[in-house]
Amino acid sequence: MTEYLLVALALLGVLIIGGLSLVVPRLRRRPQPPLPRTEVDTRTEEDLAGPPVEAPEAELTTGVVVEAPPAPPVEVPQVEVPEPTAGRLVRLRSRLSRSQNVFGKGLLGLLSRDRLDEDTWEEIEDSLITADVGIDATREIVDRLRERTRVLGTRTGDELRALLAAELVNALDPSLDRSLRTAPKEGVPAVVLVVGVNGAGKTTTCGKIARVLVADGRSVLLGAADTFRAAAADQLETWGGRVGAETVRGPEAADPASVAFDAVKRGIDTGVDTVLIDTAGRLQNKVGLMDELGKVKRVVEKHGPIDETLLILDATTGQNGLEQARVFTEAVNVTGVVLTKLDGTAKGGIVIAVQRKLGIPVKLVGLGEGKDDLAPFDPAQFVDALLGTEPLARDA
Ligand SMILES: Nc1nc2c(ncn2[C@@H]2O[C@H](COP(=O)(O)OP(=O)(O)OP(=O)(O)O)[C@@H](O)[C@H]2O)c(=O)[nH]1
Ligand SMILES: [Mg+2]
Repeated sequence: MTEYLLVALALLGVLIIGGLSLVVPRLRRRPQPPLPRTEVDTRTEEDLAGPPVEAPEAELTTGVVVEAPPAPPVEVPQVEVPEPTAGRLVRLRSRLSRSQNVFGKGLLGLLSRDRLDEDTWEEIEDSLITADVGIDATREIVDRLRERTRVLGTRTGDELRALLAAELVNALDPSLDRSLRTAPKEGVPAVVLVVGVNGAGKTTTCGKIARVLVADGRSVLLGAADTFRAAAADQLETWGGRVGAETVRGPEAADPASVAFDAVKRGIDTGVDTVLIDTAGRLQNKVGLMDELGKVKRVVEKHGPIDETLLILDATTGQNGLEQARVFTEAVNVTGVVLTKLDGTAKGGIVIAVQRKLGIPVKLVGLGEGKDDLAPFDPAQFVDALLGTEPLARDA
């Protein structure tokens, strides 16, 4: 009996030991709950956080490739085809509406009075001076008009209108050469330097000229020598990008002369037709600005002479702008004036004053903020637009 009992006990012992051996390892494998932190806890943050989670490489790459949304289609920049320049001044003539009120309605109204007495001539003079024609030019125009109406005995509205138009065209000196020198010579690109006070419209005009040139089948490179503001180079690059023109720019606050030099070098290397260089125009330190422009000119001319230096003038600044303009003509050899914002002023007569005071032809006029709102300047067409007369009727 005791034997049976012993055997039974032995079996029971074996069973208990076997069972334990199965259960204990499982218990051991259970994750340990983190120990509460105590003041004597010596574990580091890393211990507490556990081992760093490392995503398996294969999974990461395949995950991205498989699950990422399809890549957006590569955008091919759309190169725009700008408007042709021929006839732009005629198309944009309505933009001169404010000036048209002074010249067309005002002056022509005065001239069509029954009696052209002293008072009327004085009013005519005042209108021209108000339109920023300038005192000297106004005197000359009015004196000649008075003389011709007296000699010719002109009285009809049409005749007086024709006489006034002829005098205004004459005051704009139609014999001046207004062509832009933008054609390459013997495979070397033409270099055009653009200068003017800040806000005059330099960058915009560079962009508009680039469009004109591209429309004429030329290749263009832009040089962002306005390193004063980073945004200036971005602005220029945007204009260039639209017509597929490369922009050379330097780091912010780089030496403008070295950027201009690099731009011309790049233009020579890539064989473009024209390099347009935009410059800074801040006026806080006039002497500094003029020194800087003088340096840009000298450094660029190591590659060869600059073909065209355009002074950008804001028509709405009137006679004040003329004083600033003179400073530029002393620093660089200005070969042409671009009068911008003529759409925003009643003082269209500033064109006459600018040419007279500076002795430099107005070559282009800006007539709006639109991409193609820049027109070659033509005295006869301009006067027709000012007076509200039909160019075709006059030419006929
Ligand atoms: N209405 C009108 N606005 C113009 C014309 N030309 C330029 N502008 C505007 O004038 C403002 C200044 O033009 P920008 O080209 O930036 O002038 P900027 O001379 O380069 O100025 P800075 O780089 O600051 O020296 C912009 O808002 C242009 O859109 C124009 O012919 N008519
Ligand atoms: Mg600018």
